[in-house]
Amino acid sequence: MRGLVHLRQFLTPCEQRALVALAQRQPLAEHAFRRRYYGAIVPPLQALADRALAAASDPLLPRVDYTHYILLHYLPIHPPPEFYIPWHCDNGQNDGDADYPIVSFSVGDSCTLLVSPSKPRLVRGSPQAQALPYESGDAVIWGGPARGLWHAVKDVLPNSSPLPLPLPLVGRINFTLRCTPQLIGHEEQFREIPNSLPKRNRFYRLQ
Ligand SMILES: O=C(O)CCC(=O)C(=O)O
Repeated sequence: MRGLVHLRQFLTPCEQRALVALAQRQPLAEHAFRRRYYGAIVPPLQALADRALAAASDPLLPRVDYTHYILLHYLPIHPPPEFYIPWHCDNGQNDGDADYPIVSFSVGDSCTLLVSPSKPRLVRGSPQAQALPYESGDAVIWGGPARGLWHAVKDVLPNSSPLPLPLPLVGRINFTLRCTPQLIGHEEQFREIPNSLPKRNRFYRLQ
């Protein structure tokens, strides 16, 4: 898919540990098996994004001055939910402006990131989508024509992390970087997922 890049084993173990330490310092909002934080960008994340975009080396994915990041913590549960994040695209107010690329870093347990250029259709019960095995240290970038990528997180595999994540972060953490200059100073408002999302920004079940 044009504008979608998966960089495997992009982060060194030392960088992964630094992301865990950053996550440990944030007050994550509780949301069942998925916890969330929305905050102003910090220089180490911008530096990692600069490196990832340079490594992607794709004119569709230019360097961006990010303003914010979303941190998600997934706790694998048993029995596993159908999705750890249901199908959606990043088109909400805090999801980033224009078609600037979203840069995503994952640390901890492996998962499957399902992606589709448009809202996937179910064929014999399965979504027509590409499955990316998303592992600790990987980066995924989507921008330009893939900026409206539909995606969902499935199958966070318990105890698959190559490095032990400390309590309460056991499981998987994911950082996505966003460019939303108009929200600088309004981070508190976006700390939690609103109970009702506008139609264009809902999580979807496929039919
Ligand atoms: O955890 C992930 O890899 C995906 C996160 C996500 O879908 C999002 O932040 O919009």
